[in-house]
Amino acid sequence: MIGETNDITPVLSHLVIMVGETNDIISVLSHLVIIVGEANDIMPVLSHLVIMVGSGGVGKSALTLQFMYAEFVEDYEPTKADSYRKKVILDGSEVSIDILDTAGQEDYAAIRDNYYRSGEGFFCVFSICEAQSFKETESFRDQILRVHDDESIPFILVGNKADLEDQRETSKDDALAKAREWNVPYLESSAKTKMNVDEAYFDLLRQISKKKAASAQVKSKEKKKKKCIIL
Ligand SMILES: Nc1nc2c(ncn2[C@@H]2O[C@H](COP(=O)(O)OP(=O)(O)OP(=O)(O)O)[C@@H](O)[C@H]2O)c(=O)[nH]1
Ligand SMILES: [Mg+2]
Repeated sequence: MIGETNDITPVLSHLVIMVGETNDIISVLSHLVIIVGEANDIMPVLSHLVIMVGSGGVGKSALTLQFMYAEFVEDYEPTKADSYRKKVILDGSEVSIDILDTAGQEDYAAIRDNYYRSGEGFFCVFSICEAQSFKETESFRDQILRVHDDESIPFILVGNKADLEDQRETSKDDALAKAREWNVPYLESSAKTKMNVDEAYFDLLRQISKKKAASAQVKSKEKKKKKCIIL
């Protein structure tokens, strides 16, 4: 009966009776998980926070807007910081993606570190038509690792503006070599044609999701260990 109702009130009142009847807090808690899982209204949606990083003008905002709204913005308006939220289906489950689109221009660099702290995954963009922007990916990665001190932090290297092949300044091999050195995936994208835009975001979401699952497992093992010590 509880599983069929979307109304939280009777679920909670039933729980109070459970505590009185069994005195077994573990069984009550496991019951609560099942009940919450069945009541669609209160099922929490996992949220992953992605930060866009890279030099000014490489296409961070254009990629974000293409992913969010499936449109390409031709005009260049330097970003200070913009945030977006979208619900997507990731491998059969609904997750929410929060995207923080940061400023590539130096004028705003001072506020960058603060944003990095909250990031769960980093979408690092350079333009394949601007060698300098590829070089600068090094300092973005350094900054991120300084803040997070974790080389396995979810991260993707993206060579954008792949539609401008005739203006290419960074070879695919050089970019791949860098990605291998960092042990991260590399994709070439075009915010203009939408090539590899969704693929890049989904790759990063998968990395974040895996990382969270792994750390949840570690935490639950630690909890079990602690329980054994108490016993
Ligand atoms: N041809 C082409 N142009 C692109 C692509 N991505 C972005 N642009 C253009 O490049 C310019 C800069 O793009 P933005 O997305 O604003 O760059 P940004 O990285 O957000 O720049 P900042 O906000 O200053 O850090 C704009 O005029 C875009 O239209 C792409 O894949 N192909
Ligand atoms: Mg921008």
